[in-house]
Amino acid sequence: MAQAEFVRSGHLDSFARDNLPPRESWPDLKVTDAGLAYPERLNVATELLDRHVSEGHGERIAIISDREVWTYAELAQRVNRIANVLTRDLGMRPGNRVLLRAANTPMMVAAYLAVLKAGGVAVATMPMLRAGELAYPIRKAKITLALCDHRLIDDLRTAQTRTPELPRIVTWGGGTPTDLEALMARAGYENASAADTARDDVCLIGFTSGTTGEPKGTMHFHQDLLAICDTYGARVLKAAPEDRFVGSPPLAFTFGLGGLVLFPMRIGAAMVLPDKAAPADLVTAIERHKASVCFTAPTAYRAMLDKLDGRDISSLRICVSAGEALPRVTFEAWLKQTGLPLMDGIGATEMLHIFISAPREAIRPGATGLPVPGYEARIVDEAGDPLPDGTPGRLAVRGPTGCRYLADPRQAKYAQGGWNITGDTYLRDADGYFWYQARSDDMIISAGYNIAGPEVEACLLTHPDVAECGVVGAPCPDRGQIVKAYVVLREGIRGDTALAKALQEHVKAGIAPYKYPRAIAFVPALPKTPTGKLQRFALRQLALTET
Ligand code: 3UK
Repeated sequence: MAQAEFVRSGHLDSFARDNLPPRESWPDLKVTDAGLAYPERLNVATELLDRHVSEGHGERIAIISDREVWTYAELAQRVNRIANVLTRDLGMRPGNRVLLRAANTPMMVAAYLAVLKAGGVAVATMPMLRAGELAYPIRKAKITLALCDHRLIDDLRTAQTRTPELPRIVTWGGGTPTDLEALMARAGYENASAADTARDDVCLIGFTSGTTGEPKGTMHFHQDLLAICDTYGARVLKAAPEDRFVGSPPLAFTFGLGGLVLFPMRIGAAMVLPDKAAPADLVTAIERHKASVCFTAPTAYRAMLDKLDGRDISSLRICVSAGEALPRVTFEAWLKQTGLPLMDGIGATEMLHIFISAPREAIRPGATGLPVPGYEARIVDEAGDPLPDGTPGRLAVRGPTGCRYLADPRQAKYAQGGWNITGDTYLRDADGYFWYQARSDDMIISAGYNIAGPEVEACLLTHPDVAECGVVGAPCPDRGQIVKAYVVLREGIRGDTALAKALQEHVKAGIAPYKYPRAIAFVPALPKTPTGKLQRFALRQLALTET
């Protein structure tokens, strides 16, 4: 489809634009169709941060951590100082990629916004990543500069020795004379004007945590960061300036960036950034800081349920679940114990954020929801033709954001005929709701039956002894594959053949008997990606070696 030409870039380093896929392999971008209009010159940091200060709201709280509270004005001050360090001391030019490495801390947010304000391209990395995993984005995105929390420097230094570009690293928090804070303190650094970027200049590259193959770098524009706020944020989430956002996903994962930074800042609300964000810590943070909007994964909500006894989380009013399918039993249990419906939503790094979800008043338990207003979604067959309602098929979506991989032939797989093909099998019901089945590659085919692992998992989770589980196909000479379940039991429960048998009977009684797991293995933990997703691929490998 014909796209408007690029707006004149504000980048001096043209790497990002030069390495976008050719226009004809982009998905359609429906910005005006989504009811959005952004000026040609646009810097997202001005919109998210400086606008609040210039409109007289500088005293509003922006960030609450376990030790500090920063207002919008205080955050803007730090962002200006870091932006000056970037451009004046470190020679950063608009368009340069800057690696960011830290947990979800106030300084991480300030550094991120400073890169955007200075016209750089932020490449945030998960704190969990080790040297070997850091080297790839450094090379692929040609990164020459890094800002890093001093506590996470070791792996980055090791990565530095392995990459020819040898990025310059500046740390913060270490209290040394060369620390970022020391540079920030220079006289005359309080003010910084935003780089004159175009709305379609790339401002972030988000690397997917690929379970197979190399990570893919997804490129997003300044306007994309606003587009997710003005569609999902404004039309589905509908939070208020008084809200306090909390959650677990790292800011290097776009789920976390949107949920913890972009959505609150778009409306002048506050983000709560606790030191730790495991399920028990989240409960503590909600109670202590009166958080009202929570972004985390379904497994975390399930784990939080065990930690709620005697706790006051009455400040909570909106709970978003994404990253993995939300099992119905988790939805029901959370509703029963807290009175709040979990808002499921499917998002993807390629799409930046959530594109199917339902507003609170229209939630259907078990369904992911409706296309976010501004996005279109449909179910298509292998040829890309739409399938009738009720038929499972490939999920296709398009809207104001979409997939543009950094120099990657896999672009042709994700973007087909103008649509983004997410790799998920879904069905749409007669009312237009979308129901998740499985990752398309994860469908188990056993004796000619198509079985969706997540459906078997959802059923196993309704058994009181099951804490977590993962269901995959294991090779079988007679049936092609059999359904195999890896089960983590609740504390104090012992896995034996009697319990395995009981779980099998439980599944046969809950869903069509042919879907029951013929093999069950009890394991202490399940393999997860850095973004907290079950690694079905690793379980399949395990199943290969075990049979
Ligand atoms: C799966 C879901 C069922 C699905 C993400 C919110 O997860 C995010 O991005 P990723 O690139 O993974 C994308 C894939 O994850 N998935 C996500 N949410 C759901 N499956 N129900 C859900 N609610 O396979 C999708 O294709 O890691 C989520 C916001 C931003 C994100 N990047």
